[in-house]
Parts: sequence; C-alpha cells; structure tokens
Amino acid sequence: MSGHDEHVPYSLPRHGEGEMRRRLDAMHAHMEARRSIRHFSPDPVPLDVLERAVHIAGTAPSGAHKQPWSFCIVTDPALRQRIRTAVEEEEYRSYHGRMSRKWLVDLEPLGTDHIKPFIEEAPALIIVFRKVFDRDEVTGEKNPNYYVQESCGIAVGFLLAALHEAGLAALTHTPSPMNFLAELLERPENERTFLNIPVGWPADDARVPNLSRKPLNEILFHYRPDAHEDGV
Ligand code: IYR
Repeated sequence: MSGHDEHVPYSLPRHGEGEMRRRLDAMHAHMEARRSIRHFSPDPVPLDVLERAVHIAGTAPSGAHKQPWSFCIVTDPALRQRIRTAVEEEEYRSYHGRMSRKWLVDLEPLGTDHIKPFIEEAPALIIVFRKVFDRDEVTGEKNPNYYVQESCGIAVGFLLAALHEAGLAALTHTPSPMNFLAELLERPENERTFLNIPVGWPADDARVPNLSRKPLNEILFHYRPDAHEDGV
C-alpha cells in the first residue's frame, strides 16, 4: 500500500442553514471585491505571506492526488527585468500578428498591450508550472500525471482566493507561448509554464475596467423535481 491508500475517518462541522447563508453571503461580498490589477505599488510583500498563500494553493484537489504543480516566487529585480524583456518580445509578436482581429477587439476594454511594466513594478511574481509527468526517484522512469490543467487551474483558484484574503492583488498573466519562462527559471524537463501571477498591493492610482459579472440566472441551471412550475 502506498501513502494515501489507507483510509482514515473524516467529518465536517454541520452549520445551521442560516449560518451557511451568512457565511456564503460574506464570502460572496469578499470575492466580489477581487479584481485583476495591472498597476502595482512597488512596496515589498512579506515573503512568508506569499508562502502561506502557496501553502493554501497546495491544498487543492488533483488528478490521482499527484499534485502536479510547482510555484516559483520571483522577487529578484534582475531576474524580473530579464523576464519582462522576454515577455514583451513574445507579447509584441502576439499583439502584432499572432492574435486574431476579434481577439484584439475583445481585449480593447481591458486596455492591454505588449508593454508589461507590472512584471518589474509588482514586488513579486508567482510563476506556476504544471508537471506533465514525474520521474520515479529510484528508477528514473516517467510516471504520468492526470488532469494536469484542471488540477493546476483549481490550485491557482485557491491561490487567488488566498492572496485576496490577505488583501493582496494579483493578475493572471498568460504570455503566449510562455515556455520561455520555464527556460529562464531553469525548471526541470517535466515542467511547463502554466501562469505568471504578479502579486502586490494596487498602486495608489490603480484603475480597473468597469466590469460587471454575469448574474446568477445566466450561469446557473437547475435540474430538479417540480421544475415545471413557474419556471422556478
Ligand atoms: N497575453 C496577452 C493578451 C491577453 C489575453 C487575454 I484572453 C486577456 O484576458 C488579457 C490579455 C497579455 O497579457 O497582454
């Protein structure tokens, strides 16, 4: 039997209905206030706070519990300068040829372009790598990981929620293609870049697009008994 084959008892506290609603209403108000930020204050963030957020990300479920992720916290200004240069070269190619006209139109409300000052301005980058396989430590054999994209997506969701809980802002930045980041950070052969996440406090003059979120009735579909009455 390997590690987690042994099953152990588990239970959760049962909240009353009112308590469940209070908790989720409070969580909704809190999460509703989360925004992607592109203008950061350079104020340094305590490293152990970022470590705690990564610790929380690492509690995410994953395919066959393989935990197929690595999180790199980059605070070194020299390295961030090299990353920015490489990112802007890739982004220039994306904005000037690789992205479709429709894509560029969709991005107009965000006001993005290939210039990425936040890579140097934010006090830290958390660069997430997905592990497409793992090597057996003894035999060197390649062992597969499963649902790696889904697993890493969930872990990043936890990470963003954790950073927001700490009052920190983040951006999910996806330079494309982005594997140059794995090369710059000299990641092992089994890792592919998943996301670049600049983190910090918003700059004093930070502004965000005036976005609204889809109402519940546009994203939620019920399949329940007696659903034929009044459409509710
Ligand atoms: N990766 C580019 C383009 C970009 C794409 C999407 I989809 C966005 O939501 C935002 C930007 C960039 O970071 O500018």
